[in-house]
Amino acid sequence: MPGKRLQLAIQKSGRLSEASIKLLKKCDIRFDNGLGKLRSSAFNFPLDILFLRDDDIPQYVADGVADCGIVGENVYYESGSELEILQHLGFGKCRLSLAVVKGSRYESLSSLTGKKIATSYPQLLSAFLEKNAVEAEVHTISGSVEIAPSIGVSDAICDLVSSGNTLFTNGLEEVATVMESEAVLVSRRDLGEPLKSLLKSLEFRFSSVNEALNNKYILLNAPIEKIREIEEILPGIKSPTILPLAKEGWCSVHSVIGVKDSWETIEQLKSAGAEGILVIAIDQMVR
Ligand code: PRT
Ligand code: ZN
Repeated sequence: MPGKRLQLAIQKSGRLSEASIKLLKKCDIRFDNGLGKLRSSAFNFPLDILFLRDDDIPQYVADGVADCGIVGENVYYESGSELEILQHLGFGKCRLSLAVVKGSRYESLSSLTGKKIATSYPQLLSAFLEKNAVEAEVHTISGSVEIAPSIGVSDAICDLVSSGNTLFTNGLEEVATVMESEAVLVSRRDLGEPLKSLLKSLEFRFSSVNEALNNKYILLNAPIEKIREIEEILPGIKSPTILPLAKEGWCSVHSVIGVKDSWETIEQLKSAGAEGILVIAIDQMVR
């Protein structure tokens, strides 16, 4: 059906909002995300963006109000909605963890038997306790879970942790991980055309941008007799590009390196005789 637009739900205001908007902008999708907007239409891609509370996103996608969404895995799995996870997006990383009052007796998960655990994730916690055959009381609260033990509401908590500062400042100690989480792109399974193709294009853009973020473009000069050694350090996508330099006996090598260990790679290249090394950010990368 010509003119049909894909509806993407993202968090309106919170920890995933900025990174979701940044990802769309890096994909060259232009839209107005002015304050207070509930929906925005992209100018240069058949996409409408719906700004919602993160907890509502799985249900809205399941109900067909949106076709796809960006949400934390924690929220998606807690919702119990039957959607498809299309892509892990590499931001919003955290873990859902169990924590007890520092210094309290804890040896293993079975130490939680008969205890009261406060959480905003009752489904995920209950499933975890059941899987580990621990009988504990799950007490659902919607916010400020970390203060529950100090005000006598619970013995332990199950909440999201990233740096661990919140647990530390509330005198709590992390004892077990229930799940690791990051932002994911989810969609309904039954999308028809042309929405399916539009979603494929969006996915392609997301993965090209994420791939680019994980890699850098590298250029260097090297004496010809060192090229074999340098090639081994720089596998590139297929193989490095090697071009002769005007200076006799030298060439220029172009390739792609992973961000994760780029400094180690640069040091190895330098020791192998490389000079004039330039490392440049990549906007999009398609393998
Ligand atoms: O208003 P709305 O309902 O949309 O937002 P919200 O307040 O429910 O969610 P928000 O914006 O806090 O988080 C959105 C998503 O970000 C979560 O569902 C996770 O997928 C992801 N995320 C990543 C986190 C954290 N890191 C995180 N640290 N969500 C929450 N926290 C909180 C945590 O609950 C605890 O209070 O941060 C505190 C712990 O952080 P540290 O760094 O002190 O350990
Ligand atoms: Zn929420």
